[in-house]
Amino acid sequence: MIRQIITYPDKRLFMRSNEVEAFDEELHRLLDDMYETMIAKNGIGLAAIQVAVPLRALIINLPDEEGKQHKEDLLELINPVIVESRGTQVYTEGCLSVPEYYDDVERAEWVKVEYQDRHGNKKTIETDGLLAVAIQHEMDHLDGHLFIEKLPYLKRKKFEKEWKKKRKKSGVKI
Ligand code: QAP
Ligand code: CO
Repeated sequence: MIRQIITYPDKRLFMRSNEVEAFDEELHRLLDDMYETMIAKNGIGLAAIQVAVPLRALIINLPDEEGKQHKEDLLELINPVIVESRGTQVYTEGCLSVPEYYDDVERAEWVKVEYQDRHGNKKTIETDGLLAVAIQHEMDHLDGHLFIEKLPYLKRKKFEKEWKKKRKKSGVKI
């Protein structure tokens, strides 16, 4: 089932999500719905809070060289923790909860992450490049942070200006 994605400035996006304790059918249904929703909205990553569920769960499905997403490559991270990181990289990020805005964000180049899979089994992943960016972006959602909060002052102002212009155009508050 495709769920509704909540968008900026919804206050729920700024709240900390809770640890997953039950690796049950309800969690599996949530993860399956998140996947369906992410694909339907042309996303490559999604955190549970984006579908209004405050749990520490995220999914990532990066496209291949041809831009195709394969479900076999789907990553599901439950209760993830970054235990090591190094270097820096800059990537132009977007977010389904901040539609139609993209900007450069600096993050670690390499990360080591401990997490659980949908059955509660403990796993570790070491990765760099785009997957490291995606993991850090989605993990920020679990702590109530959006990529726009990482922008320098003037770029944040640019975002606010564009957002207000867009809101006015769409006819809110008239
Ligand atoms: C997070 O982002 C991410 O504005 C996932 O109109 C960002 O899936 C991972 C999207 C950067 C790695 C690098 C955004 C779709 C999707 C939009 C997304 C839009 C339609 C964003
Ligand atoms: Co996002």
